[in-house]
Formats: sequence, structure tokens, C-alpha cells
Amino acid sequence: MATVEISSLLVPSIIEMAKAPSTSIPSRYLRPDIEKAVVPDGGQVLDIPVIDMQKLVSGGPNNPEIQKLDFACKEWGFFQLANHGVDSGWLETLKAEVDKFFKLPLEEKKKWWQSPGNAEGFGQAFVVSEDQKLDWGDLFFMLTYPLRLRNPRLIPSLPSPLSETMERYTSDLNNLSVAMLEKIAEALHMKAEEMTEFVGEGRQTIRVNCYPPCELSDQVMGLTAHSDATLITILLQLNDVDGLEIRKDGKWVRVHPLPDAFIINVGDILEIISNGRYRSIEHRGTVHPVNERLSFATFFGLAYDGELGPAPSLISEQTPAKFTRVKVQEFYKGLFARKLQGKAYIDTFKIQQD
Ligand SMILES: O=C(O)CCC(=O)C(=O)O
Repeated sequence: MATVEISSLLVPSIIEMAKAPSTSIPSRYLRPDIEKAVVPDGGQVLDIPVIDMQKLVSGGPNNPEIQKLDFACKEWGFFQLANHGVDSGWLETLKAEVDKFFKLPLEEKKKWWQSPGNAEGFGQAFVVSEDQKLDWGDLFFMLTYPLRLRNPRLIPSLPSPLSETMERYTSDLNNLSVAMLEKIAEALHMKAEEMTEFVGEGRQTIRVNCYPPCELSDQVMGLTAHSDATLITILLQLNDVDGLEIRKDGKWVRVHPLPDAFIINVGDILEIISNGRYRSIEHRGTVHPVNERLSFATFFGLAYDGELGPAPSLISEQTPAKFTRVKVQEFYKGLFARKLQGKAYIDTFKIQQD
């Protein structure tokens, strides 16, 4: 099996395109109808809940931090994670190395460019037709766990020391994701062994985003509005430029992360497993008029060989299943065959309730 099988059309580098005058931006990138966020730059900032990992793991029965986690996943679908245990000095190293990687000359980066039918490497994702609108950003996408599915063309060939830094970061985040999901299962009052069984050997992919500045920032979108096809996603903003926006109560609002906190969101898979108690929330990556923005998303999903559906311990006569069961492989295959479009994909698995 190929590591990440997709149908993706290859597109030009935005980092290169951004060097030309904005008058030459092709119409495929221009979206005059973008709905604006309600929080202006430099204005009021959205306080998304902050969860403390130390309190989460050290509390006993009736731990209030677990209740906070439940509230955050249910009402927001997003939270910030503080005291996560990943050393902040070391995160600075990661940030600097990723920045250097994206700044390499195009000729050098071509070594790691996506190839037809494989999403891994530099490029864009979810490009499935010649006439869809395109995002104003370059990404680097890669499957990192399980180890046996890694693409031998990628990790070992990344420049040193980025390769080692990436190795350590993805390993730390893999452990953090497993620990988070244990706590999420607790918050859901779901059987712990069910979560372990769903996760299986797990599946971690990473997506590093570089959104070059654009004078027409209000007419381009760095990353189209979408929800994530994951259990959870852990996002690290790599520089001081904000741009993540989430759809809260029908309105787009800008997120301003605490320094070095992770932003964690509920993905579609967790929405299904939790039988709709937790909601994956639409979000998007916007573009700054003057400054480049970098972000690093780590996606934690399911092993390919299992099945996906609401956790049996969360289904009862009073709370019937809200989603159909599907083979995980089919779920991912369907995902990569379409363009990003809000929550349209997860909606196809919903059971109509009378
Ligand atoms: O850049 C961001 O803040 C959003 C990134 C994101 O949603 C993603 O990579 O899926």
C-alpha cells in the first residue's frame, strides 16, 4: 500500500508566486466573497479554553480539569493546552529549522515535492479539479506514524538537523496524543479499552503550513475552511503572526494562541466516536498582508484496518447511534477524493433521526 494515497493535482509554489506583483495573481486564487472574521486584527481576542496537562494527568477522581476538558470539547471543539511538557527552548529550535526549510531555494525543495498520486512532500492538498479555487499557501505533508508506513523518500532525506528535530517532535506529539485521548475517553465516560481499540497502532500525519504575505490578503485564503478528519489535531503556531480562525456560533473569529501552548481541536473521527457529544469545528488559515505565517499541524487518526462508528459504550436507547459505521480505509479514501468543503464530508455519515 502506498503511504498516503490520494488524487491530487500538482500546483505551483505560492512562496515563489508571492514574489511577483499582486496584479499578476491568477484568478484561481482570488475569492472576492470571503466572509470576514468578526474580530479585527489587534482588537478583542478570542479566549478559547485553556487546559492544563499537568492538572489533567495528576488529578484523582472527579478531577475538575477533566470536566473543563469535556466542556471545551463539547462547547468549543477547540482548546489550548498549557504545561504540555514539550520543552519551550526546544520548540524554538523546531520553529527556526522549519523556517529555514521553507526558505530553501525552489530547486532544492523540488527533491521533496509531491508527485502525482502522493500527497507527501511540498505542495498543496485536496486539489482535485482544474477549476477549483486554490489556497494561498505551501505545505509540507508527511505520514510519520506508524513507522513501517513511512515514505523512505522523505524523513531520512530531510536536511539535518531538521530531520532529528522532526523525529523528536513527532515522537513527543505521538505520546501526547495517546495521553490526551485517554483523558478524552475519561471525560466522555467511555470505556478506555474501546478508545485503545479504535486507535489501534494509530496514524500520525503532519502538515506544516507556510502562508506568504499577500497585498490582497482579504481576497485570498491560506487554507480553505474545513474540519479535520482526525481524532484530534495538535497545532503549533510557529511565529508571532496570527491567522487561525474558527467558526464559533456561526461567525468567524480569530484565535490568538498563548506563547508555546498547543491548540488542540476535536476532529471528525472523534465527533463520530463520541456519537456527536463532541463537535469538530470548522476552521481556516488566513493570510497576513505583510508578514509570512507558519504553522505546524499534527494529525492523530486511526489505523487503517479497523472500523469507525460511535463507541458502543456511548450508545443506548436514549442515545441512539447518530453515525453509520464505516471501514476506516473507506473513510480516508472518500476524504482524499474530494476538495475541502467545511463539514460536508462528515455529514455524509450522519443517520437521519426521526
Ligand atoms: O494554519 C493554521 O492555523 C490552520 C492549520 C490547519 O487547520 C491545518 O493544517 O489543517
